[in-house]
Order: sequence, then C-alpha cells, then structure tokens
Amino acid sequence: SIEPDWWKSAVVYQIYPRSFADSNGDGVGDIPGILSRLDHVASLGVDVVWLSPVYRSPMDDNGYDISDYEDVDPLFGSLADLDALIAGLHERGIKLVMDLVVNHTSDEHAWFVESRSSRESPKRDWYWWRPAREGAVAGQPGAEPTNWASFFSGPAWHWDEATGEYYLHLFSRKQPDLNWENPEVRQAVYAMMRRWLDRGVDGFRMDVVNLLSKDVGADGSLRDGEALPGQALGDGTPFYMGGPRIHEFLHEMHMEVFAGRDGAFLTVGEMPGVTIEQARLFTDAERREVDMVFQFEHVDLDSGPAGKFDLAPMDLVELKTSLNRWQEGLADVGWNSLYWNNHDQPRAVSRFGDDSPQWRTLSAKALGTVLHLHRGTPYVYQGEEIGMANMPFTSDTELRDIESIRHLADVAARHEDTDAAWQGVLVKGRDNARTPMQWDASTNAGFTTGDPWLGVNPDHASVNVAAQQDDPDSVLAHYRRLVALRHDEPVVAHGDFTMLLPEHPRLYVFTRDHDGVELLVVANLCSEDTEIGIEGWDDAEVLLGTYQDPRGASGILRPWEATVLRR
Ligand code: ISL
Repeated sequence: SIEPDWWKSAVVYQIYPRSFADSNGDGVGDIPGILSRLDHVASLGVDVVWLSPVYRSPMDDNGYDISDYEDVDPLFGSLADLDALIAGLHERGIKLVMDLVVNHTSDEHAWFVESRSSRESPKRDWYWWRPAREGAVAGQPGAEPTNWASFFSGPAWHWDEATGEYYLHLFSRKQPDLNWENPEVRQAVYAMMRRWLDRGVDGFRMDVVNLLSKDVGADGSLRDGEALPGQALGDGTPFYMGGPRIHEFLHEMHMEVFAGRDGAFLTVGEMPGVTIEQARLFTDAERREVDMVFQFEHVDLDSGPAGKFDLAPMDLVELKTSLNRWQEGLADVGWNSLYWNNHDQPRAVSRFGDDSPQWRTLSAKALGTVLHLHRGTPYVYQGEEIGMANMPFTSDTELRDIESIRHLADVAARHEDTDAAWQGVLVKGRDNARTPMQWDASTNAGFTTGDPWLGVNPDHASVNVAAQQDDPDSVLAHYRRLVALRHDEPVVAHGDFTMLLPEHPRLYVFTRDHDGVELLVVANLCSEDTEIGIEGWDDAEVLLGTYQDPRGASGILRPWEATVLRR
C-alpha cells in the first residue's frame, strides 16, 4: 500500500513542452521530443513530471487557452504520443501530473462558441455575460460591467457585438472565464478530470485555481474594485481571489474526482495572492481540498506598487522572513510547495543568484541547496538543473509572451516610461524562462533542427546538458544529489524547520530535526566571503556542499558556499 502523503518525499520536474525538445523540426517542442529525453529526466531521480498544457489550443497564451480538454494539440503530437509518454514515465517509476486550466477556456472551445451564439443558448450561463453599464455607451471605454483590469493589461471584459453583452476574461480576451456558480460547468470539468485519471494520469497542477469563485451578489451583480495607480481600471482581485465558494468547489472536486479512487495522486493548486491562513485551509488533509498550493509571496518581493514590471530589489532578509513564515505557518497542518522559478518567472540564477560566468555554477548550486533542504515538495523547472539564465533580449520583436507584449503596448499607449517598461520585461518577462532547453553546444542547442519559436540563449555554447552530464562538479550533478538526499534522509522530507540568523543580510541558515537526527544548512548567498560562527557542528558529517572542501559552520564561508551538515 502507498503512503497517503507520498509526495512529502517527492521532487517534481516541470516540463514546458513548447521549449523542451522538438522532434519534427517545426521549431516547437513536442511530446515525441520529450520521449526522446526521458533518460535525462530519469537521471535526476525525480518522482513526478508536471507537464504544462499540451491540449488543443489556438496558442494565444501558449496552451493556457484550451479549445479541447480531451485532445492533444497537433503541434505537440497525438493522444497516442501522450499515452506513450505516460507509459514511458511509469516504466521509469515517474508519475505524470497534467496542467488543469479550468478558470477559463479558449474562446474557440465548443462550450464558449455555443455560449456566445445567442442569449438563449443553453450554455449562455457557462460563462460570465453581463450588459453594459447603465447610462454608458455599450462597447465604449468605461461601459464595461465592472472596472476590473485583466492580468494581461486592459479591461477584463470584452464587448460581444453579436449578442450585445460583455464577457469576463481575467486573462486575455481569448480566455473567457468559466462560470463555476453553474453546477453543469463543475460536473463537466470533474468528468473530464476523471477521464484523464482513467487514462493513467497521476494528478493535476491546477492553474489559478483560487480564482474560480467570483463574489457575485444574489441578483447576479459584480462590484467595482479600487482604482489602480494611474489607470482608469480597478483592482478586481478582492472579488475573485479566494472567493466565497472556493473551498466548497475544491472540496467538491476532491470528492467527485479523487475520493475512493485507487492510486497515489498529487494535486497542487496554483494560487496567486493566497495567504498562509487560506493555504492552511486549502492543504489541511482532513478538509480534502488539495495536497499543496503554489503561493506567490516570495516571488512578489521584488515588485513595486505598480505590479510585477515595477522593479524593486530582492532583499535577502525579506526573502527569509517570508519563506520562514510559510514554513512555520504550515508546520502543524498542511504542506508547502517549494519553487524558485517556473514558466512564468525569471530564471532563478539570474533573480536570486549571480549569473556572471564566475559565480553562476556556484550560485545555482547554493540556491538549489537552500530550496531543497526546506520542508515541502520541491519543484525543478526545466533548465534550472543546469543553471539556465535569463535571456539577453535586444528588441521587442524577439518577444513571444502575450503578457510582456501587451504590457509594452499598454505603457506606450498611456504615454508612460517605455524604457522602464523594457527594463521590467528584461528582468521579469516570462520569455526568460521559455527559451529552448539547452541540450548541447550546437547551433540550436540540440533543441530543434528548424527555426526555434523563441530564440536560443547564446550562452548555450557553455551552459548545456552535454557539458554537465559527466561532470561531478556541475549544477546537474548537484541537483541529482539534492533529489537523492530527499529520498535517502527522512529528516529532509519530514524534519521540523528552524530558521537561524533571520536578520543576517547575507547568510541563509537553518536546521532540520527529525527522530534524533539534526541537519544544519549554511549558505552564503552573495559573491563575497562572509564570516559565520555556529557552535557545536565541528564534528558533524558533511552530507553535501557547493565546494569540494566545505568549511563547515564556523569561520569564513566563500562566495555562494552552501553546506549541509548532519549530526
Ligand atoms: O505570470 C504572471 C505574472 O504576472 C501571473 O500573473 C500569472 O499570469 C499567474 O501566475 C497565472 O498563471 C497561470 O495562468 C495564466 C497563464 O498565462 C500562466 O502561464 C499560468 O501559469 C493564465 O492561464
């Protein structure tokens, strides 16, 4: 029998299929490409793969706009390819978690096409249709039913001329929001999820799942949010982030889809803006909602008041304070997920480390060490295991991400500072994480024989899997050791977490404690020597370090020196 919380000692690897490996030379990664690289994934020792969307999609948001939940987009392959992937992973003892994007569909999904066809359509109420604001000219700015801004700039409502109403889209206008108030919508989603589990899938990463419940009045009304700085639009998040029925919906989903089913599943809810208090409820096993959530607090620390592209420094003391609060908050109930980056975030080594040639390898290893030694389930994003860095884009014509492109256009239209916006995109834009996986030093990094859909980072000449494959000092070798450590040492998965030196501006230090075994993790997260003096660990065993001759816990830690000690 399988432990109910098997995922506590698991490590998850995220594949962004578009950018992983291209088998047919069309410049876009695909499922056969993933199959050809499964040995790399297995060599990491990971337990689970989370696959970003491969469903049918017009690709307005790279597959997060789904037009058919039950089929694979021809760009990525076929259902038979997906079956082969499930089998190939299972043969290697790896589970497959699929992306579940059900806050919204594509506007080309049959449900929306039908909903849009007339006000009398039986599926009209599957989405959020509302009349223009009273007294305003329908279709003109300001006539939207509420003042909510979309996550991708501009209003969150789109005027539909044919039926004379607006529909809600929290993301792009090609991503209309499903109406979860309607029980038919919920049952259709649960049935689809059950079919994927029947097919062999082992769980779901649930896209923006804390946005499902909108705070709607008994009369169907939605309310305006507070004005956003310098914009005519308002902040709608209080009306849909962690909305009134969200716990009810997730519990219902659990009971309808997972309860009573044989197998070991993993559910992780992506939840922008989630608080610790809410996360305790979402992940309390007794409540049967989800196993863990992706929270955003630590990746919001380097943003100013105007949002993610408003750059602010990443302060180590604040970072430690934040992550420590989550460790403490979910210590007695619930569970944390741990991540530095994913397909929406800048590269970890560029953001939290030092991606200059001198410190890149060391800082990538130090960051991995710190993250993987926390209590929670670590997620490794493709390329992180070789220390891939942000892309040195030189022109906006090189960008492909709808969020960055819309943001630059929006700033220009509002006659704001376009240089600052470009800097914001360079540092924070999602395309940084989406450049092709760097397999080798050849022209397109071994990703494709064709023209890659997004530029390959020029640093692939030195930073690639082939170069690190057999090098025991590589980032790759270090990540393999980190994954193995979680499997081999119960204290890594289950130990209590205690932060030390919380106010130190350079050192990240903590202990883990379980069944009489204690670990000390010391990390110097900067590119200079730093003095440290933690008593009592001189005779401790060194489990792992970023330098070959670790110095322990007292004396001078070299730049990006991180060591794990056991006593
Ligand atoms: O990336 C972001 C930066 O502002 C977030 O707001 C992001 O849009 C949010 O984390 C939700 O992300 C998920 O849903 C989006 C999709 O574009 C992302 O790729 C996905 O991870 C809409 O489906």
